[in-house]
Order: sequence, then C-alpha cells, then structure tokens
Amino acid sequence: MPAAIIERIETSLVDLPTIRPHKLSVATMHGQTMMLVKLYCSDGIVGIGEGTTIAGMAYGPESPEAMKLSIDAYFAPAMIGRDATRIQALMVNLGKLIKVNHFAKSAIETALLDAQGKRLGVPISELLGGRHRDRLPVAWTLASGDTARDIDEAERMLDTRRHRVFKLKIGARDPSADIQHVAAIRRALGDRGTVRVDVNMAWSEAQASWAIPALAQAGCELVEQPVASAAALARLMRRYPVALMADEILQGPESAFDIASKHGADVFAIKIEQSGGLFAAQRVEAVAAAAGIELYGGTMLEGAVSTIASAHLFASFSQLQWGTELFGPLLITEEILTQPLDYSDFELTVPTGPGLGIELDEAKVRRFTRDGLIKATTKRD
Ligand code: MUC
Ligand code: MG
Repeated sequence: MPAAIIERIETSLVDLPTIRPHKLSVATMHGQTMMLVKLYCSDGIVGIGEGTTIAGMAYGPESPEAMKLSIDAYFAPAMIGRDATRIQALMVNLGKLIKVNHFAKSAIETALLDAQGKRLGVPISELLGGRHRDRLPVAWTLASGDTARDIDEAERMLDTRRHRVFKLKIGARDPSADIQHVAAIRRALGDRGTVRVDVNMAWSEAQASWAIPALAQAGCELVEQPVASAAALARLMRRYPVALMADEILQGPESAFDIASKHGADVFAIKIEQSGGLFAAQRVEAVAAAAGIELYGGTMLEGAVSTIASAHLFASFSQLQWGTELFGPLLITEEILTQPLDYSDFELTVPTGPGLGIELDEAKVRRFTRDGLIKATTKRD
C-alpha cells in the first residue's frame, strides 16, 4: 500500500491586474489569469501548481479556462487513487491518455513535485538532481509601447538594482520604427545594461533578413523568434553577428531535437509550460547540451508558483549562458505569497524550503478567484 494516495485535485482561476499594459506583437495584456491546482494526498500533504497563458489564447493553443476544464474532467479521474510519489510514472500515464495540453501537464507535475518535496523535506531543485546555483539573473521586459516610458522604466530598474538586462517586445509596428526604438533605448542605457528583442514571430523571412543586421548594428545582443517557422529561423542562422533564439517553435523535447538537428537556433528559451513540464524541460536541456545550443530560462509571464517551479529547474541546469526572465510575479500588482520572493542585486533567490518553498496568501488568492469558469466581459481597446 503506497504511503501517499492522490485523493482530490482542485482547480481555480485567479485574475490579477498587471502594473501596466504589456504590449506584445500578438496582443496587449491588461491582466494575468493563473489557473491554480491543489493536489490533496492521503498523507495530508497538499501540492500546488500553476498553469498560465499569455493574453488568453493569443499566444498559444491553451487557455486557463481550458486547462481547468481538462484537469477537472480528464487529468483528475486518471490520477485519483494513484500513488502520488510515482511522479514519472504518473506523467507517462497522463501522456498516453491526454495528447499535448503541455501547460496543464506542467501545472499538474509542479503540484506533484511540490507535494513530493514537502513529503521528503527537500526543495524541488533537489528532486531534479541538485543545484548549480542559488540565485538566477533576471531580465526585465520593456513593453509599454512607448520609447520614453520604456527608458524611464529601465532607469528605475537600474537605480533599484533589480534588472540590467532588458528584453524589448517588438514586432507590432513597422520594423524600421522598431529598430529606431531599440537603438534609442540602447543609446540611453549605454554600458549600464544590455538589450535583446523578442519579435514573437511577427516578421516575414524577408523582413527579418534586413531587420536583424540593423538590430545588431544598434547594439542588440539577441533576437528571439523573429519569424514563425523553424525552417525560416534555420535559414537566418549564422548570417548576422547576433545570436538567434527559439521560443514558440520549441514545444518540448521532440521539437528541440528537430531544431538542433537542423542547426536551427543558437539559444533555446526553455519554458516549463511550453515544454510540457519540468521533466520534459530537462530533456530539452539535454538536447541543447548535446547539440552545443546555449540556454535561457524563459517565462510564460507566470505568477509566483510556476515562476518558482521554473527557478528550481533553471537552478539545476549545468549551463544557463543567457540567464532568465523570471519576472512574472513583478508584472502583477498583487503579492499572493505570505513571504514575498527575493529579487535583489539583479537576481532572484531560489527558495530553500521543502517543495516549491513558497506559501500562498490564501485570503489574497480567494479575493481574486473567479466565480465560475467565464470571466465577466469588460470592453477593452
Ligand atoms: C515570450 O514570448 O517570451 C516573456 C517575456 C514577456 O514579456 O513575454 C514572455 C513571452
Ligand atoms: Mg518569446
């Protein structure tokens, strides 16, 4: 008889406002919806997990609402009554029963790992093989849509020693306007900070082939997902003095292998949700290491739960040349933890307590928890 049986799985939707509109080429975000999972086990341990998307369904195929429904209707019945300590076996079984649904799988696997860490009295990073580092460099995304406002924001981040690596969201405007925007921010920061861009697939290959060298000329060090297709990204490789990073085309270990075998990226933006969980993301890291591809710890702009799950994983990577962008909790107006995360001296401290090593402020979470599945509609620009 296993010592810990999964007895119940609860899901909820938590709607939190962002500190300012966040403009991506695919949409403008005004808030963030976290799908929270609570996994109750027979030994009294409760694991928590999170599934969060960017701008509803504008970025990818899953939504917080669909994740909640799939977990309630399909994941939970397949998991209840099973041994909570056999995480790999549970995930393989879910993989057979449920196609894709990477974000929901990541949320469930996070809850299982949190519970197991609490059970064994060790942080998740130890369950993943142990840490190479206790603190992670964190980039900030400038995405207000306005150059002067972005420069002010970057200055504040430098003054408070919170961030010195800046990722600029571009691709919504004409590429030449974007290049001027990047050059202006780069000039304003001088050697106090570095500048990268994320185009979120907005450019055609032809646009990318003249815009990337102009970005390199403007002092941009890394260009993330300039085009939509893996084949086009591979054709752009090694033609310019700037590193190219895969994000949206990286959808777990098989896609990582495919991109690596075509020499299709200099850097992988690894995300636990997009990969299908922490173990799947570990396999993406293994492909990158084998192929000599560099690593960046990416985000789905998740709240504290999935951000810290990612932090435990990234702390265990042997290489992390481009740092991380685990700033999601800082984009949200509300603190949902009893003990805020430590972002200081340009880095995030990976918690050392059992499991995720964080505790939800339940009253705060309840205040923002949605009543029902569908959010009341408000008119947006
Ligand atoms: C993305 O595309 O990388 C990461 C930072 C940000 O502002 O958006 C995300 C998603
Ligand atoms: Mg990206």
